[in-house]
Amino acid sequence: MDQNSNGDMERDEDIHRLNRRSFLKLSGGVVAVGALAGTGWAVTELSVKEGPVAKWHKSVCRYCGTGCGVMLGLDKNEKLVRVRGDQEAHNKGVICIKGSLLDELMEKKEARLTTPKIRKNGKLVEASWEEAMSLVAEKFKSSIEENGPNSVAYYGSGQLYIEESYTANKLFKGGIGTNNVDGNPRLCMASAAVGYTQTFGKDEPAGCFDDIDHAETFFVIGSNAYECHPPVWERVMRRKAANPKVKIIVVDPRRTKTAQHADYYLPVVPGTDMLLLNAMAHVIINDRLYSEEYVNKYISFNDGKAEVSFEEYKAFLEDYEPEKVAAELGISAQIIREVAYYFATSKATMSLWTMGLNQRVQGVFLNNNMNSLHLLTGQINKKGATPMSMTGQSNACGGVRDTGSLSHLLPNGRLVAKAEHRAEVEKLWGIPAGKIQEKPGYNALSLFQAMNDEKVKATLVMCTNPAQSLPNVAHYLPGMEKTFMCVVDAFETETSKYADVLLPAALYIEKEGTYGQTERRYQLIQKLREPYGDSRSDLDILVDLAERLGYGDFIKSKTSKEVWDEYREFSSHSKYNFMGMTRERLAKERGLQWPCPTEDHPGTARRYIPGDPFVPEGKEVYFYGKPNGKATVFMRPYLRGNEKTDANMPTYLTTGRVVSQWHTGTMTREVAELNSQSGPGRFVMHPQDAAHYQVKEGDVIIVNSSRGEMKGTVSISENETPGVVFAAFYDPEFMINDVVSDDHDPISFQPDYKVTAINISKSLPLKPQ
Ligand SMILES: Nc1nc2c(c(=O)[nH]1)N[C@H]1C(S)=C(S)[C@@H](COP(=O)(O)OP(=O)(O)OC[C@H]3O[C@@H](n4cnc5c(=O)[nH]c(N)nc54)[C@H](O)[C@@H]3O)O[C@H]1N2
Ligand SMILES: Nc1nc2c(c(=O)[nH]1)N[C@H]1C(S)=C(S)[C@@H](COP(=O)(O)OP(=O)(O)OC[C@H]3O[C@@H](n4cnc5c(=O)[nH]c(N)nc54)[C@H](O)[C@@H]3O)O[C@H]1N2
Ligand code: SF4
Ligand SMILES: [Mo]
Repeated sequence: MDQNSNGDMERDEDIHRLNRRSFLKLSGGVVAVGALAGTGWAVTELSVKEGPVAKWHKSVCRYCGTGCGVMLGLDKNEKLVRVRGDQEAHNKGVICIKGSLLDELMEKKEARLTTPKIRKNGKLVEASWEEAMSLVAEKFKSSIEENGPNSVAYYGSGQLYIEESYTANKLFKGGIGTNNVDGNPRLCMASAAVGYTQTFGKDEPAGCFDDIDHAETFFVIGSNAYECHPPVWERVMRRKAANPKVKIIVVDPRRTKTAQHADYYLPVVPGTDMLLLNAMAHVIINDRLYSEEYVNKYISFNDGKAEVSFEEYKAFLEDYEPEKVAAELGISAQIIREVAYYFATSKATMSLWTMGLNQRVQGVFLNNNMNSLHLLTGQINKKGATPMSMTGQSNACGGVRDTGSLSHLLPNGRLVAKAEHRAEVEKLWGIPAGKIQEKPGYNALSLFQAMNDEKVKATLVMCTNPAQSLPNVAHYLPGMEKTFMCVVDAFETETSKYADVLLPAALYIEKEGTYGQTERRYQLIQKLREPYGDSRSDLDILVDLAERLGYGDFIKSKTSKEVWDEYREFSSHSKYNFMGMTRERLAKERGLQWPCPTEDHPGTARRYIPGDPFVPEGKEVYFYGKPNGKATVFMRPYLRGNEKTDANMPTYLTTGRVVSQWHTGTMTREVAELNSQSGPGRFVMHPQDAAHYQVKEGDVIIVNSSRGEMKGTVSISENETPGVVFAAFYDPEFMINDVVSDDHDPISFQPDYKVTAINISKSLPLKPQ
């Protein structure tokens, strides 16, 4: 069967012959310290730089939601000269190429912003902190006085420290009194957060990375973990090498490097996965592959409005018999049945997913369905069995989902819309009842639309680059131009071009703070050196702004440690309780997973089972987020989005990432070794599409979508699927988001970056050839 791949063995031989650079290229950039399990993926020390390390410091990589522990070697001048994986951390010494080059990010200084800048006569000119901050405060104040608190906004990031996001959220929602607090996690995690909350009554994964070592079937859907979470993928491969029974199923329209290691590779038609997940549920129910224990004891069924019976759920699935959906989905009924069988009957099944499911017009429903498959089959609440939505950014979970720094949330799983949640938060923050508004604020897309409409007049943009990362981006630029925008970044970006005030941010180890990664693990990053130039930490900037706006007493915690202790106490009034994670413990230990209510508590690897402090004595499984203790399996129909190919728009565009670049590239383009690997942005297509459009490698094409038009260069690859063109978004000279649709999920408001219908025409050469 050609969906099977045996790429592993070839790789094993290859890797022994590789030098560092080509190894990193081939392996997705996994770097490990010390000999690991002999899979060929792990190698001995590869770091090339042998600088004189005066002292090693335990830290955490700043980039992605794997949250790898790293050891940072600083020389006697506080220069970061070596980076290696921390063997005592959860990633067991394995890091990827981006992590291994953190030293170059920190040492590449030419491009760093060093002083505040203010726009004068259309140009950004250097200014003092006093001048810049008083201008920001004045603009915010006058906007609030003239147009009310909802005329200002904060747009933040899953890469800020927990203490920073918590402070921004508190200042805006509890101080200024606006729920206009949102950020890039809306583009990334919103569907997963809503999906978990609807199913379990609580956000965040129940399982942990350690489950990889116990799983027998991996169901990987809409995730290119090989490039985006390389140490996670390395661990999956090690698990497979150690246990021949392990089956890897990968569902992705593109034959990614992840898909190349699958036992079952399912190249679904973009945008159709709901059909697959409902068809798998159909097989599981009709072939009696479900867990009677779960169906009888731990699940209730719901049609989205009210509880329904198991029989009604079964009847709903009739339309999703594999034979009925196969053609539209692009996968044979036989394969659907085999995959459902492996999912249900393995000793332990672990699902891993990311943007291929979240960034979709049905993102929430897809997340619901992933959770449902695990509940129906009882593939949950035991070692190796868990539905794991991997988080993208280093701190989207801890910093934004847990602190409630989105426009509809309040800290620790509370909702703006719920009166009792608002009242609890008002009490904990010591503000008058009714201070927090009852309506959610603007979300990412509606915020930038409100700037277009000049309803929002002053915005603080921190640690994110929306002028490159928003979908249908050109549509949102006029608002950034027209309204007052203060941008805080370490580098110049596409967004800083629209800034009225640009503030230089301290980067990574130039400040102290906490990150919370995918598996609820909070880890401390200590400050190891002074901020570069005149830059300041985002926390210092927020505290300064709070004082200037008259909230100096309310934002009473002024240092990272003070905020941590305030928030730790705050959390003790919730099921996110991490009161036991003192700064001292975090400085010593390799991260702790919440709940962790007391200083002698070891943290909670798996939730909803004994060991979780909130599971009552004597209960084997208890979904305490739900009033009846049962998780919900929803009937979720497949609905096709607007972005569907037709005669005018015959090809799909899907967008995402490559291993060596981080998002909009501001940081990774500064690291020569990373930048040289990816080259400039390109449209990557299958040879059949190239033949169809009569284009060849290097040709410039014009791509049209319902949103816009752009030019770019073609690259041809056998790994792409005919009919699906791929593009990454790291290159501002290749502004792919000009054509990406801003259609979004109607519940989570997360945009669908994955499915845009396009047409391609060849660009005529500028000069006759
Ligand atoms: N190297 C690197 N690593 C990163 C990042 C980075 O910028 N660079 N960013 C981090 C962040 S914030 C995030 S959110 C994660 C993202 O991590 P991933 O989600 O793994 O990465 P993406 O490339 O966005 O998309 C994942 C896959 O979804 C597939 N896909 C597209 N359409 C569909 C569909 O209809 N169905 C299915 N099943 N799959 C589909 C794509 O082909 C792609 O392989 O990565 C994190 N890690
Ligand atoms: N086409 C397409 N577009 C996408 C996606 C996609 O799959 N396809 N994915 C979406 C997703 S999942 C995400 S998460 C977003 C990411 O989109 P963005 O958040 O816009 O991208 P980043 O490049 O991560 O931007 C982070 C910025 O913070 C700066 N920075 C770094 N450290 C600090 C700091 O400590 N303080 C401050 N103030 N600044 C700092 C960096 O220099 C950088 O400019 O992109 C989204 N856009
Ligand atoms: S996988 Fe993510 S956290 Fe780990 S080293 Fe790479 S970028 Fe850093
Ligand atoms: Mo993301």
